Amino acid sequence: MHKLFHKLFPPVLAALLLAAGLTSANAATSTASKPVPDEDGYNLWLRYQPLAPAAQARLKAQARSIVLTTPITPTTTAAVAELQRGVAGMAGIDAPAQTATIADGALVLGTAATLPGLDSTLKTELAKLGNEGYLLRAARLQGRPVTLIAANTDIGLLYGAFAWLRATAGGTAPEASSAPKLQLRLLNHWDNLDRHVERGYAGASIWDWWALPEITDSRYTDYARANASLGINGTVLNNVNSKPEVLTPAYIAKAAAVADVLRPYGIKVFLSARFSTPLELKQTDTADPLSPAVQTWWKNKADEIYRAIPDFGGFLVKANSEGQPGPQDYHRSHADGANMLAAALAPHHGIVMWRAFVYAPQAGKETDRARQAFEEFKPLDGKFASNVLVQVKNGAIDFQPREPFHPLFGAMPNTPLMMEFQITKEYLGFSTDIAYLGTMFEEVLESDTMQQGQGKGPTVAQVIEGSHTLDGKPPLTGMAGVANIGVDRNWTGHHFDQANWYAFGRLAWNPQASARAIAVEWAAQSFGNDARVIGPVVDMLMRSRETVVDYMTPLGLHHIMGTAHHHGPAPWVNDLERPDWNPVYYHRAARDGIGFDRTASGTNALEQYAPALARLYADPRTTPEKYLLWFHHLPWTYAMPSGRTLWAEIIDHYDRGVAGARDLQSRWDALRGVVDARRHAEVAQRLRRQVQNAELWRNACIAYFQSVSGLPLPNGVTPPPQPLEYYKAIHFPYAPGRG
Ligand code: GCW
Repeated sequence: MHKLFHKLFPPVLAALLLAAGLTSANAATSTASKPVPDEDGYNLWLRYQPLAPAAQARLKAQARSIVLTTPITPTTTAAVAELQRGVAGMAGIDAPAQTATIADGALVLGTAATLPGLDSTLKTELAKLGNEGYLLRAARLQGRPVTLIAANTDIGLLYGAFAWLRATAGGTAPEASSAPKLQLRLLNHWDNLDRHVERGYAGASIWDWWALPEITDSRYTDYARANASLGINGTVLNNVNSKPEVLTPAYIAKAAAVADVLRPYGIKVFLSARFSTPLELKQTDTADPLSPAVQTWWKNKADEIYRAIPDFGGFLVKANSEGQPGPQDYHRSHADGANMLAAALAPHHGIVMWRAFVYAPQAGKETDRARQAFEEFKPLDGKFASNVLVQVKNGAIDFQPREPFHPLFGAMPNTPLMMEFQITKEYLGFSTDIAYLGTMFEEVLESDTMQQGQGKGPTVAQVIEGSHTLDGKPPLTGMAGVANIGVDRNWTGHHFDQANWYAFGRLAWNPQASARAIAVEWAAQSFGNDARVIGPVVDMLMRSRETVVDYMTPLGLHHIMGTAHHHGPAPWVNDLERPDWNPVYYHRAARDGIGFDRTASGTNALEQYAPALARLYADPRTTPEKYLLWFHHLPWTYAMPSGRTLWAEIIDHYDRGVAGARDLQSRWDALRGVVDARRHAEVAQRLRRQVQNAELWRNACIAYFQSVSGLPLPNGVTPPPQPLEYYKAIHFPYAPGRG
C-alpha cells in the first residue's frame, strides 16, 4: 500500500476503499509511455487509458489532490476511488485523497453545505439540480483555484465524478451541470433462476443465484460501476417470464445480497413478480386481485421483502401476455391487478411497472396484433394507482429492427408511461451483427406523436418525461432497457454491443440526447481519444442499424425472422399455431402486392394514432418510406419516389444491406494496427459472420418474394445463388437465447 495513501487518507476511508478493492494502489497503473495493450473488453468504457501529453499535463494540474468535503460513506468512497483510478490511468499519477485541506489544483467534491465559501450563484444553480444532478466547474474556493464536483447528495457526487472522468477521457469540456430527465433508469434482465438468459447472447446470467447469498461475484461491483457511470439507478434482476420461487425467503435473501453490493452505486433492486405466486406457492387458493386473502398475502410479502431490502424498488409484471397468469384469469382488469400490487408496495414507497406488452391470449380471437395493447390499455387511462407506471415497448409489435412508435405514447395522458427498449438484439442479429441502437432509440424518442397537431408534439421523449401531463403533478417517469449482459468476458458478446448498453444509459438520463454525440463519447472512451479511430468507429455505428434494416426488413417489413429464435430469414413460414406468429401474417405478400394494410381499408390500426398523424400516414405518398409496408399493402409495380417499382426498391434495399455490411467490414479492416489487436480480431471475425448473415437474408428474401410476385429480377440484379428450397431448408435448432 502506498505510504502517501495512509498519510493523507483518513483510516476509515482507507479501510472502506480497501474493502471495496478500489484503492489507488490497485488501480490501473499504465502510463503514457507504454503501448496500448491488448484488451479483452472487460473494462468497458471505463478504461482510463493514458492521455496524450498535453491533456495529461492539464489533468495533472486539475487533480493534484482529491478532496472530499462531505462525510465518508460507501458512495462517496466509491466516487473518490473511481476518480483515483481514472486519474491514475489517464495521467499516471496517484492523486492523494483527503478530507480537509483545499489546496491549489485540487479536485473538490462537496455539497452547498460542505464546500467552503461556495459562491451564491453556484449555490443557486446547485439547488436546481435535485437529488441526482451534479455541477462541474473550475472555481475558486477559499481563494484557491480548484475543480469542483458539486451535488446535493452522495449519488450526485458519484454521477459527477463519472461525468468528469468521461469528459476527461473523451477530451471534451465537462457538462457544466446536468440532472436526469427521468426518475427511473432501469435495466431489465430477462435472466432465469437457472442462469439461462432469455434472448441473451453473451453467455449465462451474471446473477449466480445458486451461489448467492453467501457468494457474491466481484463482477457485481463492476456492473454497478458501469451502470452508475451512466446514471442507471435500478435493475430488475429476473425475467419477466417469472417464477414463484423468486419471492420465497431463500431468493429474497439472494436478491438482498445483490442489493447490498449495488446500493453504494445508487442502484436499487427490483424483481419481476409472477401474478399467480401465492396460488402457485399454495399459500392462497386463488390469485384473484380482489380477494382479501390475496391482498393480504402480497402486503405481507412486501413487508418481508422490505425487511431484507429496505430500499427495494418494486415489481415489474408481465400479466396475461404470452401465457403468463394475470388478473384477466379472474375477469379483472390490468388496473385491478396493478393496483392490488401497488397497494402492497405503497407503504414502503415501492412501485409497480405493469407491462403493456399484451396480445390476445387465444388464437382465433385476435385482431391485428398491432392494435391489441392499445385496445386493452387506453380505456384504463387514469385508472392506475399513483405508484404504477405502464411500461410500453417502443413499438406495437415487438422490438423489430424498425417500428413506428407505439400508439399508446401520447394517448394516455393520465397515466405515467415508461419506455421499454430492448438492448439485447433479439431481432437485430444477436451479438454477431453490429447494429448501434442509439440511432434506433433516438428515432423513437424524437418521433412526433402529433397529439397537438403535426410538428407540435409532444414527442415520445416529452411524453415519457411527463411534460405533457394534464394535471400538472410531477408524474413518475422512467425508461427500461432489456439488458444485453452476460458472463462473457466483454459482458455483451460483441465489443460493439457495449455501445448499446452505453447509449441506453445515456438516453435514459436524457431522452433528448444525440445518438451521434453518444457514439462519439463511447468510441473515445472505448477505443481511445484518437481521431483516427473515433471518426471511423462513429461512422460504423451510425450506419449500422440502417444496414441491418436494409438486409432484414426494409421499407416497413417486420417479423419475418425464423420461428422462436428469431434468427435469420423465414418469410415463408405460414404454419404456426397462431396466425399472428407467422411471417406471412406480417408481410402479406401475394400476387397482387406486399405489405400490411393498417389504414381504414384494412385493420385501421392507424386510427390509434393522433388524427394528424393518422391522416398523414393514410396515404402511401405521405407515409415515410421507412414505414411504407407497415401501413400499406401496395402493388409490386407501385411507383416509388426513386422512380423504381416497389419490387425493384425492395431488392435495392436488400442489395444495399449486403453492401452496407461489407462496407462495415472494410472500414474495420482499415483500423488494423490502430485498434488493439485482440479486439480488432474479435470484431473482424464477427463482421465476417455479419456479411454472411446479410447475404443469407438478401438471397432468401429475394428468392421467396420472387416466388410470390412472379416477377423477373430487374436488370443487373444478381440472382440468389440457390433455389428457394435451399434457403427454406436451413434451420438453426440450437440458436441461443430462446425462451
Ligand atoms: O420479444 C418477445 C420475446 C419473448 C419475451 C417477450 C416479452 C420475455 O420473444 O422472449 O419474453 O417478447 O417481452 O415479454
